[in-house]
Amino acid sequence: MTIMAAKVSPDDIRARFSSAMSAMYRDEVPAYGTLMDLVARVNDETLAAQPELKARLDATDTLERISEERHGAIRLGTAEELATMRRIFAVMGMWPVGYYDLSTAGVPVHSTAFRPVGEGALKRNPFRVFTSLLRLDLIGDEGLRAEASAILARRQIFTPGAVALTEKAERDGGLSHEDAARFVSEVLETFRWHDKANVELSMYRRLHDAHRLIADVVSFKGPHINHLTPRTLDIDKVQSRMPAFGIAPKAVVEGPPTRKCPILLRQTSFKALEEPVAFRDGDGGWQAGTHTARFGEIEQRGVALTPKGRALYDKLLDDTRRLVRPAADGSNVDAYKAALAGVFKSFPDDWATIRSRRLGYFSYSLTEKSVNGVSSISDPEVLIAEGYICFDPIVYEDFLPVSAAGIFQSNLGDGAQQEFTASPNQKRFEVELGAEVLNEFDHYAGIEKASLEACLAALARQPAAE
Ligand code: OOG
Ligand code: NI
Repeated sequence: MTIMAAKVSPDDIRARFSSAMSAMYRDEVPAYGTLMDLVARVNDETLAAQPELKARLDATDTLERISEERHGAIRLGTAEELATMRRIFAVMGMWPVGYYDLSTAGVPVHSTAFRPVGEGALKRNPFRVFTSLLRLDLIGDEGLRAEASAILARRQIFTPGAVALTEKAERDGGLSHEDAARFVSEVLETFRWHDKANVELSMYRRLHDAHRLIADVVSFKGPHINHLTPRTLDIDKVQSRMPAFGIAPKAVVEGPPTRKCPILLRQTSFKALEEPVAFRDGDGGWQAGTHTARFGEIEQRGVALTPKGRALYDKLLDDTRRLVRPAADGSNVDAYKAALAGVFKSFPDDWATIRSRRLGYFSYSLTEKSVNGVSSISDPEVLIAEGYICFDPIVYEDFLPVSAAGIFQSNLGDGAQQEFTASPNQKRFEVELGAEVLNEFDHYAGIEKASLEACLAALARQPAAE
């Protein structure tokens, strides 16, 4: 066999990238390192207290990587930046999944999540990047809009090396070990914090007054990673222990309440820090100021919901918020939690009902009982009821717009609530991205269907039982 220049798998490049990003961010934001320590400690405690959970995770997950980052987020300024970012993420096996319109929630962006797709890739390294594109079209002040576009048009957020290596990977169908290492360090530069702004303080203030998020995107040389998010096995515990570790949590945990059968995604963060930034002073010098953008977050995931389950979730969340709107200062946390728990009582909390009412997606597998085959292949429901086929929840790997908006809001400063007219524009986003986003519901439905068909096919091949 001839030895070709071996290519590194995209999954390995992503794993290296996420670990390099983690090291950089811990170094840049020490409070994030503290959060990571707290998460690791609570995960250890949870595993020690629940041996059956430990055994299950050991069988299905990589236990030693349980406390590692699951996602991060960036905010881009132009369509060109988004299109190039897509090509860079593709080299790492990350594909755009889902479209999120955040204008409805008062944030002038629309977004997708670049993530690994498929069980093997997710298991190897689940890191994803929630990627938002600024929508200057939602800003009323035309003059400011034009100035912001001109500033964005002048910046180059990618190093020449990152672009060249992306082109090389596209041409050659991957990267060698040496190139992959260079690629990771070149791409990391795009995510780095810059404590010197691109603009004068007066311009920063005008952008900031239009919307804090616009200032965050337009004022800087690049789209600094604004948070990373490890996985926790007990989000309520981490939330309650943050203050003792010297970090201030946002007021409430976003998403569904604490449940026996977790659904979708729960997340919370510590509030963004006010950091020193030097602004241009117009005379070639610098002027001191600050900017608040970077934070740390944690997440806990549950079953992916079908459109029907999601509609129920959305309705119940809506009903809750009509009862109690969580205040940013945390003054009504208990009332909000009680309302959330009460309203969500109408969402079934056992797997069998969640499945039989088609609220969630499940993956099917054969049980021990099926090794001798079945006497006749009948309705899958009968095979399940008779114990030949079992089902496990499929984990939700995506995001939630209302939760994302809550995370944005609490990190843009609590007075930043602003109204925009809802104007989802997935078509335009996809044109700017240069690709279509994968529909997450179709994706989960496909996994479910394939798993059931594989069971039925395997049973059909087996000799019939007596
Ligand atoms: C992204 C917020 C969304 C999440 O976990 O829902 C997000 C941002 O603040 O840029 O990361
Ligand atoms: Ni996040």
